[in-house]
Amino acid sequence: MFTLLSHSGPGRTLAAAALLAAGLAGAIMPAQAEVLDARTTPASTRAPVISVDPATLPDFALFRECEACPEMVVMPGGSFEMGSPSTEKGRNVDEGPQRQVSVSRFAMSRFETTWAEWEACVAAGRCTSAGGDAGWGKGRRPVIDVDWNDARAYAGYVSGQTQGAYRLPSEAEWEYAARGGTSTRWSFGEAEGQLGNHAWFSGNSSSRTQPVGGRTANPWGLFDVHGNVWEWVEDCWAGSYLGAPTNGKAVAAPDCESRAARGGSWFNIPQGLHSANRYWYAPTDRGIMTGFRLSRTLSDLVLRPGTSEIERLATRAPGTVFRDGFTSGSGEGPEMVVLPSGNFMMGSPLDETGGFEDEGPQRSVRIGYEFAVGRYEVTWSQYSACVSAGACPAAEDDGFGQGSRPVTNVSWEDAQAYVTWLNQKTGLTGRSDRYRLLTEAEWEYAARAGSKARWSYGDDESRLGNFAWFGSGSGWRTQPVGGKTANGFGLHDLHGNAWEWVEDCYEPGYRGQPSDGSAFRKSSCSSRVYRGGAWNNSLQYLRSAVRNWGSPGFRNYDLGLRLARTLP
Ligand SMILES: [Ca+2]
Ligand SMILES: [Ca+2]
Repeated sequence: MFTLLSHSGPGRTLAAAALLAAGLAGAIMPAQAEVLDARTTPASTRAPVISVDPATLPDFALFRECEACPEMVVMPGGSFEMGSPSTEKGRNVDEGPQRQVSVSRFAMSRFETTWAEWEACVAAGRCTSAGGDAGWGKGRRPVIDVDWNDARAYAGYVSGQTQGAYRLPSEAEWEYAARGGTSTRWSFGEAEGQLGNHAWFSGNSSSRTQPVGGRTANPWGLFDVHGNVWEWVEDCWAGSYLGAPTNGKAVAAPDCESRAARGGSWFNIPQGLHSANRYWYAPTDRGIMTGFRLSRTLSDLVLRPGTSEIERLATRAPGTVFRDGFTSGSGEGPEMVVLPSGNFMMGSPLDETGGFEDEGPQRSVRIGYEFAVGRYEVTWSQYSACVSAGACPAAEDDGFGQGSRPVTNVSWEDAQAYVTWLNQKTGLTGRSDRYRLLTEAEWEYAARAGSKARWSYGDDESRLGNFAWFGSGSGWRTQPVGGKTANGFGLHDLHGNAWEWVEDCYEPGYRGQPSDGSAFRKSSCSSRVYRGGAWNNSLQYLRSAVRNWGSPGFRNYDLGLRLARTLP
């Protein structure tokens, strides 16, 4: 369940929160939104201006977030072979080595950015280029005579209009979207004779740009990916894919001297328009063959604390997944999921099967704020970076293996050391919205995800193995995080795998403890709480209400941690 809301009005936030409360976010379309499928909608039909969360739209949905905003098409997440095989006709050497690339779900402009769209940005004072139209006319022709910096300025303008994360596509996103699931020379196949039906190129363009959308769309509803104008992408140019990212991200390089452009133009012969073809210009180059289109991030915000415009756009919308970048520019924190505020009954009722006395008295707790929770337990890879930096004590893995398994054999004090280090790396030290451990109330709220049953999904013991590593099903060891089904909040492994330290001091009952989500503290605390059960437990110990405790220095082979982060 991924949700990326804009901040444009409380009504939108409330609508999505209500959906989430009903367990429907991400599963249905709000009734008031008209949804067009880009693959079947003629170019002459304008997408509706939507008033709902774009992240809840289905794949290939067509949306527009303001009157002057570009029409966007939701691209499914997936993977593809980027580049061309050495056998492809007309191939250039810079189209290889061909490799598998994964691309997260995102949205792509249906058309190249038009003059009309560009001029709205100029009128708003956000775009300053005095680029000319070569006497061909403006309106729905693609904007030309814009350099790479101009294109990015336009993306910033649209982001500001919508509070959405608009940007240039990465080169991988561009080719993935342009191919639209095909691996042929063009997105319509191999037949060069058909190119004129799908693209403006030297053979049919009358030696100029043509209004966007005048030819047939590609399989995913995008127009003019082949031809009309070259399209700037985010990447720094490299003449080979050796070492290029395989996660759909752009190639970044300091002091980048050339930026990539894709798709060919009105000027090019057919070979220049094939899906894998690439070109490059200096970022300050302008020309009558070059324009751009935009991407929009839907679910994967990367926050750069205190530094970037994107942080301002960060959202409190429940379901949003984000990662904080390290201030060094290299590395990022664990994936975090925004949880909604809400009330819940903490603890177990007296008649719960397998319940323990310290899980009561059951009481109503109000979490009156949104906050972010680690999507997974903190892993060995993540913790080891802290160890390498000399900021965390080394831990033993008991021969279970490390990598994406949850770190174990860390004490409550070690967990605090990790939190301190992560706050330093992300620039959050001393801020009220820094990382921390969950409070015990937050942990149970996160684990239940709205459920009153013994486990987050219900009371059926036979289904627990779908959601949790425990007992013999675990192979008697920790397992890589995220291998089991997430709970209703999109969080994994709260039940089982490793126990998770929380902030609170342990008392054998909830009498006199806070009911506002804050931690129970004592001036001198000899036992801290940990929650959720582990790989070596029977199912009784994986219940949402179960509590366990140990001294702050206690380490064990089934005990790790999960993070929380207060929101700005
Ligand atoms: Ca194009
Ligand atoms: Ca766990």
